[in-house]
Amino acid sequence: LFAYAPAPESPAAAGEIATGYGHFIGGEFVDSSGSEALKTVNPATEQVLAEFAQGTEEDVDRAVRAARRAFADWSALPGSERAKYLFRIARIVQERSRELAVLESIDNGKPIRETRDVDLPLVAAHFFYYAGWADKLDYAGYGPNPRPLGVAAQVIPWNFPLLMLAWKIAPALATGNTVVLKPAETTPLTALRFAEICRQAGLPKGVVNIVTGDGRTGAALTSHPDVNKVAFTGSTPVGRAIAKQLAGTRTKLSLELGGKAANIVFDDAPLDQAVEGIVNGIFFNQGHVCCAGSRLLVQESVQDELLDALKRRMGTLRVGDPLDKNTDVGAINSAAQLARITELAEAGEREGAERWAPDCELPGAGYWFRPTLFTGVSQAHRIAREEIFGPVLSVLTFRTPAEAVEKANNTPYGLSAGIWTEKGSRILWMANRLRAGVVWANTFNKFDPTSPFGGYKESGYGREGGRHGLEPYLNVEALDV
Ligand code: TXE
Repeated sequence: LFAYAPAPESPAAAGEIATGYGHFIGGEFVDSSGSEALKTVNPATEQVLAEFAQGTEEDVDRAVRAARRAFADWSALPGSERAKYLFRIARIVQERSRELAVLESIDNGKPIRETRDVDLPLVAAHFFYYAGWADKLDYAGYGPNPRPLGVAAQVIPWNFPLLMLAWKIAPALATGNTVVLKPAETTPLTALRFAEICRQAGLPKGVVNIVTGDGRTGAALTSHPDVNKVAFTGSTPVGRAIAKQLAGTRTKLSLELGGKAANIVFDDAPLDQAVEGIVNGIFFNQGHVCCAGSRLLVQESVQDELLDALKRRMGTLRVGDPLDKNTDVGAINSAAQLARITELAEAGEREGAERWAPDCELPGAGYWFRPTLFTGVSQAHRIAREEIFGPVLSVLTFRTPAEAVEKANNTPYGLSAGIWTEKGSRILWMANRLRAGVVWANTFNKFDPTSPFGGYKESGYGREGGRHGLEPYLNVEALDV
């Protein structure tokens, strides 16, 4: 069932999807030890794209052993040699970016304009960036020597499947670790295509292993006794469960969990720009973004003007076929996620907030949700407190900067925040008081591989990106003579 079809070198196979996938272990595509298969569907059509293996404990163990075997040689390579592989992977991602963008869009539902212009360039940029770090970690003489941890278990979500893979794999490899990664069960296809890229780049066998499956496979991986490091991006409850599981072990853990970011607009802000930032903040990637600006905090004096402009702009958003280059908002990733968004939006209405959405026709099949605005939201409402992870914006108001800070921080999360104002001093004043790992000023959802990303409070701990993104994968040894 899981015979692996396309060979990476074959141009005919470039755009094809195999009907059944196994895992990628020790440099080979292999069958699962079990017989359970999962299906991944195109969320814009509900058509089945492919079947893939539900990884068993035995599969996970096999992958961890392959990663362990590969670790000795990989970690002993000079950084400059490891860098060559990462540069090669980055180049191949660029060369195959069209194919990867299409695959990502049909498996995830996100607009091709975003996969093409945001996801894929950032994936390549992460590999280029961390390739550049690999040899900077080598010391010619004595000194505090950074050492890799060993085998890294990495579990990623479905909202940026290939980009989350890059965030996880690039720093792990640059620092000399080997990897077993599990993609999300609704979006396994680009990770499996990435396995081909590892082969194409000649990456030594076992340095990267991909095991597919749902949360059961994830739990088998994160609790495997022979992994040295767990990196998880996903929901807060699962993150908490993993932290509990690992308490009392020596496994290092980094968690990137949910968010409920405030996008704060002051009355002196250029409102047209702010509207673009609000729209990008919450409707980019259908709002399936952990740092999405899902709470709009607007200064009372400009509320009416801003909301009028925002509604006009929302009326121009094109919702529909992810493969249409003009689409702004694509499909919701899964039926389960659509149900979660729907339930929270209904709770918003029940609790007394006012719901508004532009009139737009939605395709018949597939999972869709209109870009939606809630006004009259109070801080106690569920839509102001819980992560919706969909195209739903909750509007609250404030009068003073101090009130804006207090409301922005009134959340269990602390991943990101946005400030819109012409006053530089106010940006600094606010940034110092906002409990958020990333603060954007007069911009939003700006990602860069050089910049550390991660949260406070329920949003997790550890940073990804930049120099700080190396730390979760390193120990430091001192040598005195
Ligand atoms: O997440 P899960 P779901 C939030 C968002 C969303 C909600 C639910 O609010 O609505 O979570 O999404 C794997 N041990 N975020 O259910 O279950 C799972 O297979 C180890 C925010 O999809 O956390 C998948 O690969 N792994 C977030 C990954 O965890 C387990 C992104 C994420 O799935 C596991 C995603 C277990 N026990 C959702 N159970 C963000 N921070 O961006 C599941 N998994």
